[in-house]
Amino acid sequence: MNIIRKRGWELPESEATPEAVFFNRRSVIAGLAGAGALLAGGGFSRPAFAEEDPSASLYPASRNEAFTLDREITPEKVTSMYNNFYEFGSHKQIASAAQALKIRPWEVQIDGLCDNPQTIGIDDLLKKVSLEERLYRLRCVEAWAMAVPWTGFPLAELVRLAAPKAGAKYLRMETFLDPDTASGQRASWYPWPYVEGLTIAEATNELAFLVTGVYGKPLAKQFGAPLRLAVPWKYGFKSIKSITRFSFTEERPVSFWEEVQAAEYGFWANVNPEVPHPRWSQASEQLLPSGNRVPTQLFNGYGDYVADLYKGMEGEKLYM
Ligand SMILES: Nc1nc2c(c(=O)[nH]1)N[C@H]1C(S)=C(S)[C@@H](COP(=O)(O)O)O[C@H]1N2
Ligand SMILES: [Mo]
Repeated sequence: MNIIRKRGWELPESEATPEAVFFNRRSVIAGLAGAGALLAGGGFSRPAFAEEDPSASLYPASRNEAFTLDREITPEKVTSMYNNFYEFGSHKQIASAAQALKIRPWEVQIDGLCDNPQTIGIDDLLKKVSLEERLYRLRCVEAWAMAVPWTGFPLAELVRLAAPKAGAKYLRMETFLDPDTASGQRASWYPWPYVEGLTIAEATNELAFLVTGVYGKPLAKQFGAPLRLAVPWKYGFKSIKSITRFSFTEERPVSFWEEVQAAEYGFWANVNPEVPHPRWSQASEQLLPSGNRVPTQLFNGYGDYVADLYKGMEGEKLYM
């Protein structure tokens, strides 16, 4: 048995049980069965949820074939029951707890250095964009990986709607704050709400994707409904969930994990097999749910899209 250590400030993210235990097939399956039982016991069922979602008619969206994979899509029953969403607990079986999240009404605030600051409801935002499906790899800094069929729209579209001013250098993103709903937010040693940030060049890169759905349906809550980011060339923690606020800033935002442990989780967090995490190697990753090990790829295999963003920045800690 593994012992989950409670001192989250000491071992952020990887406080997760040891990899060896996660990827023992039997324990992954046992964990999934456990999550399934919780879901059934909690009276939650996916079809009921899908019917309730006012955006359900927008799915499935057509697939953008430009984004292909070198691996199988990870089954929904795996990705929907193995999540990092610390707002609902510092372990992977948060799917049941996350059903407490209220995703309507859901207002998104856009502010800071832009010409069109606004507060917009998620369904009004959805009317201004067109959705597409993209198959993306997802690589967690903890060295496990999945492949997920996200539905959403380019983050560049939201940036365009906001019309950033010339002085805007970064896009800061923030998750909801509601400790009554999200018991993890009562853990006062974490700097809630969850915050992430990108440069404007990163945010407007073609790959940066705002996700509203997955597996051809509206996003289930544990994935970060109703609006989360997917930046697949970076470690998973950059892909902030359940976003309520976008701010254009001149100063570089300090992200959640950077604030918790700057020596281990930096701003850039680009995937690189050659730069180990201070406590483990990043040379390979384990695919869920098989646990098969495959080599990690620079920029998680997306160098053709993003390598140019980092030209001339060799002095920066780009890979942590
Ligand atoms: N708000 C918020 N966003 C978050 C996290 C979180 O704890 N809270 N975890 C991150 C991490 S570490 C990963 S690996 C991915 C996991 O996404 P998934 O559960 O959809 O696979 O979400 C990221 N986004
Ligand atoms: Mo992660």
